[in-house]
Amino acid sequence: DPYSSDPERHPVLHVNSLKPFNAEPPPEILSDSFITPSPFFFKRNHLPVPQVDPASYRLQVEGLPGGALTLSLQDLKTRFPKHTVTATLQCAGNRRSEMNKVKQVKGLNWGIAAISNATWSGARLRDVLQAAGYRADVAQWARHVQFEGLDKDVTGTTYGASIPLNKAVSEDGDVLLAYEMNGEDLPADHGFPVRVVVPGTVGARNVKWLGRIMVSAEESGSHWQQNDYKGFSPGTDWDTVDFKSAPAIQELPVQSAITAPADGAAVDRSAETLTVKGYAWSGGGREVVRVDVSLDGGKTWQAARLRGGEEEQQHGPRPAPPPGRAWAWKLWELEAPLPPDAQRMEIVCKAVDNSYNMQPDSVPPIWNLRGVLSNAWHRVQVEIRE
Ligand code: MTE
Ligand code: MO
Repeated sequence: DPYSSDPERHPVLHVNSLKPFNAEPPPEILSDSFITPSPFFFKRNHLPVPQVDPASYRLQVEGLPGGALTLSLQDLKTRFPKHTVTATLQCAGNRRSEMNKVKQVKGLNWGIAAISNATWSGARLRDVLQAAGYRADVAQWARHVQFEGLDKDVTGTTYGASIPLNKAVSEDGDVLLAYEMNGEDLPADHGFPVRVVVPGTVGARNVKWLGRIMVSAEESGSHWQQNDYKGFSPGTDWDTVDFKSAPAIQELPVQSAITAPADGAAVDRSAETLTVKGYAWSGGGREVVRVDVSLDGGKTWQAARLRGGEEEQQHGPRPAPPPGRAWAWKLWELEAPLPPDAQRMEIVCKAVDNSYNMQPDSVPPIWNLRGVLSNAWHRVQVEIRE
């Protein structure tokens, strides 16, 4: 069993698939803290977790005029400044189950919690590429930076993905070769000893157990870059789909969801007020500037209170992110009186980012056969008990 050496996991996780291991936390846990504790951080593995010996670990950096560069873990930690970024990761399949309710899609049936937020530390990819010989003229022929994981399938094929070169080398891109998550060594499930963290970019490009980096004129040739993680029209089916016709997902669209109360929950009339909680995030470093909440299925709306994580800061408020570098989610809250004469409520949320992108109001217009990019207004039904 290639999965026999997989690590232990927290029992509270909702398991989507055991081998490979895919799991998400209960949604209420997500809104408990700005930083998701690592044991609760969603886990998305396509393959068995590789066991990597940190002492013999080597990272290969290829494709630059300087020739190949080989770095040990110690090299990464000592030869490059340590940079820390708080960034949200979201799987392209987050909220896929809502697409499944409209019409069957192919993929893991994720709820609303295939998203989490952590603090990552490591070397900047930009610094490592420069040490490997990157210069501005490389951009005349190179367009992409490819990553290969050390996890393999039975045929020896490794997980792989790529990102645009400009994101990789940009000073404002904050792309990390991370060796720490939430102040500790990366856990096995999250890519020990080194993973790429590409803030603002879909989870799939944040390659774990990183073995090789290649600067290239081409995107990664891997299945996950070429024939997966792409969006299509609601009218495209498995007979007509042409994966070459669509770009690989990189930045993700604006997203939000209600983590509490849970869908189908009952609240007592005696409570008088109800606290609605959730998360909101947008890709590409766009900052969420507003979350609208409705308690009547979308007829009337109020703006929620946005929390940028200041409660968790020990030393004064967390500074506002620089423009275009809002990598972390915002948790939000709304306290509202229960409607006096309703027996049930439909709570709805929708977020707005600083480009005034908004979420679509329903699933059918964005339904796609792989069930990715599921970001319609999130709705939960709540019963009011007298
Ligand atoms: N990297 C490797 N090597 N193997 C993988 O299966 N899964 C990707 C990405 N990086 C994956 C990987 C996907 S699809 C997602 S959503 C994120 O890792 C999930 O990261 P997490 O498990 O740390 O939450
Ligand atoms: Mo993913």
